[in-house]
Amino acid sequence: MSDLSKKAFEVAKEQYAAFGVDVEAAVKKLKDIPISVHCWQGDDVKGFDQDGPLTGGIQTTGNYPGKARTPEELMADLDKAMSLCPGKKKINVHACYAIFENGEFADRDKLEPKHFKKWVDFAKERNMGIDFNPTFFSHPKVKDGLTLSSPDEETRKFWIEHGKACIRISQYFAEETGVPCVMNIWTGDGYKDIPADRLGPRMRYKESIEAILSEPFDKNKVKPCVESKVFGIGVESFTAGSAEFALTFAATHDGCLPLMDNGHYHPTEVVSDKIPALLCFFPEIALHVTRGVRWDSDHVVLFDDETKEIAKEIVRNDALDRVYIALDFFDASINRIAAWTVGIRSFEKALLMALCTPNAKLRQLQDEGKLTELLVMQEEIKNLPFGAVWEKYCEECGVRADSNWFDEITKYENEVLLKRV
Ligand code: RNT
Ligand code: ZN
Repeated sequence: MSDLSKKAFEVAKEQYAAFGVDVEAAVKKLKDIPISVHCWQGDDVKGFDQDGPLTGGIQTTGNYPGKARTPEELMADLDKAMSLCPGKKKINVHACYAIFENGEFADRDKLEPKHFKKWVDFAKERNMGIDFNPTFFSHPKVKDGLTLSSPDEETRKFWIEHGKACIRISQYFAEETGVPCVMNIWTGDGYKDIPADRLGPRMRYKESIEAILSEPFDKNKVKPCVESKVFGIGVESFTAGSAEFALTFAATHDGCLPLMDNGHYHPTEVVSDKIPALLCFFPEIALHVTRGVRWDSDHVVLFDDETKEIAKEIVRNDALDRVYIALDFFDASINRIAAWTVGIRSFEKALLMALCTPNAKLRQLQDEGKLTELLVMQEEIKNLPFGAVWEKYCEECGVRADSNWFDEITKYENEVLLKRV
């Protein structure tokens, strides 16, 4: 840290202290909060087990050069991005990222822990846990856009077997890394146009998830979640896994968590407000932090108002150990490593800012009915010198605070990414 930065931090420390905020304690605390980094930003959600297009109501757009084509490339890119980001990380892997050795292949219903051994080695070497996702898309067994809710029994059975295999793999991840594995169930099951039956698909979806969860697992090691979505590309009129469906499923199935992706709601709904609502009832919840733009999710996470608000709700409700935070976005139109880096750093910033907010003082003003003072203070604290604290945090984590990190990416792009042809 330069002398100037050191001075700036000392001044910031005093200014925050005047509001009762201990920025050194905030910096220390953030170092232990894990954020789960999704592997799928690096290759446009392609995976290694099939060659078809991305399906399931999600889409990547753009053709920026340098996408990862092999496990080695993807891991190297992930490493590069993580090396530019402060804080503790987990990695988040989809089942389609199974790694097969020498011509071997296993279909999704037959996946085994050994197909993910390289991910375990990768995580262990970096002292990280692993989160997991069955992949219910980009596969020929997706019939008429449906998987777990399909009216076709054979189709449902295949995907149930896939889900069960993923529970076993999740347990393996938890046992190998010593960190619980959050296993998220999301399908793009739905209809483009108005369905004639909304109950049938949902009943089948419910029974299929129940069948998956009948696979034995240790609840302290595997944390199954159900992620809802209001619509998807090509499934605009109906999704089986709507918000009410997923939330009620989690509420009525012991050990199952609701997962909220903040790009999956009607545009004026905010997940920040839903977090404390769910914390009243669930011991633990899970999040996909993303950025919705107009009608869809999955833009790169920014340090914007709703991202800050989400972080605030986790921090000020003392829920850092009750909320599993994962990122979920994929942009193929910009440098993918920069996309990762911007997203991870943005959420780290949001958490740090939340930790540097005089939450107790603000709550007191609210409870005393001093709502004018509350509004005034909420606005005043926006001027506190947050940048100096962020710089200190980055420095303590051994990463660059300023936009110089992008130079590293330019170098990597020239030396590595552009050579991938
Ligand atoms: C899609 C969901 C889902 C996926 C990943 C790849 O809208 O958010 O979580 O993005 O599983
Ligand atoms: Zn998601």
